[in-house]
Amino acid sequence: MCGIFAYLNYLTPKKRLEILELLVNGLKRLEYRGYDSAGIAVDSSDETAIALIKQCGKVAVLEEAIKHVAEKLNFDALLETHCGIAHTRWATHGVPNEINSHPQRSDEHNSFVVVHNGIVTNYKEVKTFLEQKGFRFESETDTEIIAKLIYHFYQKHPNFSFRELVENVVQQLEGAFALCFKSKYFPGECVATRRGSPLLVGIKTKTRLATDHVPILYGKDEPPISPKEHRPHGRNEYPTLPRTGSTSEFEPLEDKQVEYFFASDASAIIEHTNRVIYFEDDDVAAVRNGVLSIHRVRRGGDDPNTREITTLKMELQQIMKGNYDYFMQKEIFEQPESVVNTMRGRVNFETGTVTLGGIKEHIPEIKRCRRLMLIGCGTSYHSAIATRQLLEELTELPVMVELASDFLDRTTPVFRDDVCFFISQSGETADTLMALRYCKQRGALIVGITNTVGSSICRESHCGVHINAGPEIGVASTKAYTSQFISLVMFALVMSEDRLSLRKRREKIIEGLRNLQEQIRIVLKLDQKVNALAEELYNKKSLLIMGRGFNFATCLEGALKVKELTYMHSEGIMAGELKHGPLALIDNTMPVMMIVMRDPVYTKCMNALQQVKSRDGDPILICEEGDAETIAFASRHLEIPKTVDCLQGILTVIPLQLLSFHIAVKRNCNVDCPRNLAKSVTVE
Ligand code: UD2
Ligand code: GLU
Ligand code: MG
Repeated sequence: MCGIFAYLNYLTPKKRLEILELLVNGLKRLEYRGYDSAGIAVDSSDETAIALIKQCGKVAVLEEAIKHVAEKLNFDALLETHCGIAHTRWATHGVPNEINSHPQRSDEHNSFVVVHNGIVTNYKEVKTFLEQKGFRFESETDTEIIAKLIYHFYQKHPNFSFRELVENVVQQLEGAFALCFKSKYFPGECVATRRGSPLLVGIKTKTRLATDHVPILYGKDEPPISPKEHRPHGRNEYPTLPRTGSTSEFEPLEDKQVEYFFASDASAIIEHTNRVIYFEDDDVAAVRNGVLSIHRVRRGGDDPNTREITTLKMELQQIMKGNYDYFMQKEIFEQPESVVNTMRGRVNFETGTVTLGGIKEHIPEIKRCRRLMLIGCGTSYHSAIATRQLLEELTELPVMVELASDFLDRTTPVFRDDVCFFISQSGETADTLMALRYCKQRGALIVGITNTVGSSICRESHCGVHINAGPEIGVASTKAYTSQFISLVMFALVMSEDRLSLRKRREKIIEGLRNLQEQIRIVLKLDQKVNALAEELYNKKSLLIMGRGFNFATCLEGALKVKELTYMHSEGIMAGELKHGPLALIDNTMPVMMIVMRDPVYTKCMNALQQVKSRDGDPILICEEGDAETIAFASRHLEIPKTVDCLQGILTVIPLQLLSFHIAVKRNCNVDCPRNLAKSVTVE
């Protein structure tokens, strides 16, 4: 989920030190993506091996570590052709530490090394297979199986090219990945591929390339240079191989000097070259003898013959944020992918089953508990409110939802047969952590719901679920909320697995989860419409957001987003409470939004709507797609696709995330770093 950077110089002599600096620099450019450890692989000076340098923590720490191997590595050696790979890791499998950092390796001689972004979901099966073949694993990562599997194939097919080996490996992988490989058996070569995670290559030549396209080779097609002549005899010995003369041949340039930069995004490349190719899923890109070719195992009906080299015109700042101006905006738009990552390897849509590896063993104990307690702060607290009703329904247990600070103030009674959930994006939230320790002391089972592997909450909990939303950089949480929401829904599903009476309900929810990605995409298309509403609202003093039932949490979370981003007053109001006070606020000047979905509380929501209207209120509605009858009651509305009632809150919160974002921009607020707030609140 984080950063890959690889650099290959062909017939372009560089000092080893220069190469290391270039790699470290590439990683620095990717730092904004968020990560917890970093590592690098280059050829070592003894000519037969690969040197690995890995560190937990910042790239600067890695840079220091590199300085310390100066003697061993012979920094001044001139390398005419060389491939180096580098990585920043956001741990999903195994805590952030040196061994788990990438590059991961095939064996203690570093025969094959690989960097990986993403999650391999079937790694356990592959690992078992490889263990039977005698491989011994050293890390806790899913990635290590990739390095070992390619070595296994190499031993089985010593005549395969590097690219063929990688093709064989990726056919065995399930999940999401971008990968870059390096091998001591294929010096000066690099193979890269992706499925689901981003990857591109920058190409730098002295003179302009002869072509704007790189041919795509399908099936057993061979690259322009005969693969039979691969494997140079000695190191640094790169015989000029005969050309095949095929018309699809890619000419790097006249004198053949070329440099390639593989990276997760263009921010790491733009300072070197603006000529890039964005890889598509299942492209396998190989550089051999300085020639880049792209392979695909199968050819589909309208697959193209070539991949275009595009010219980047963007500024660095712009590239880092992709097509977005702010990280928060990027993260809102990442939600179609992040929700899938949360479910990856956990929800099996074919069999309709859900497995949460992190709490599986504790389920019998949890089922015997007296009550569930969900504890968090801010947005994490809202994710608990959002899922409470479903948890009550599917577990039939009492569910308490608590703000960590208040819970401690009250010295709430907690017992050995309680199960306490602690929800925190960073896993470091001080109030939540204190509440965790309080409950642990009293003998309750402690379950963490965190986005950060190796965080304090993760370590101090008995078990838990990593939400795998990927790093969140904007201070105001968006994608972490929807992923926390889904994690708790998955937990409810696991708890009700053997309940026959709930089968239909569970099937509906799983079907809903399957469609979420597509439906989030549809909601995100409301962006311009939401922007227009922001134009109307941005200079107002206050915004009330009303709803009830499954959508009440959306009101609270929406109001929190508005507050923290725009410094405007906003309140999430339980529509059932209107008569008990908030109705007094309503007149024709008070901005109001109301969520009215066709769920069990529809009639009650309509009553609230009537009450607001009869006080001259003119609410903006968030309602169901095509619900003309409801829409008729309002002058402005946003239509949201319908899903199962208990998942609807995931879709209704997104327009409010967008709204708070657009209002913040219009009010000239610092979107990614609101005043007085910090990403991870590690003080009480
Ligand atoms: C886990 C493992 C993975 C692999 C996979 C097999 C990690 C980070 N993930 O992914 O290595 O074994 O299962 O299918 O190593 N945990 C806490 N507190 C928290 C969150 C998690 O204690 O707040 C524990 C959890 O009980 C488990 C481990 O951390 O022991 C990993 O949790 P996960 O949610 O990543 O589990 P899973 O199955 O998705
Ligand atoms: N799943 C891999 C790991 O935990 C890769 C994580 C990443 O994308 O940085 O090591
Ligand atoms: Mg733990």
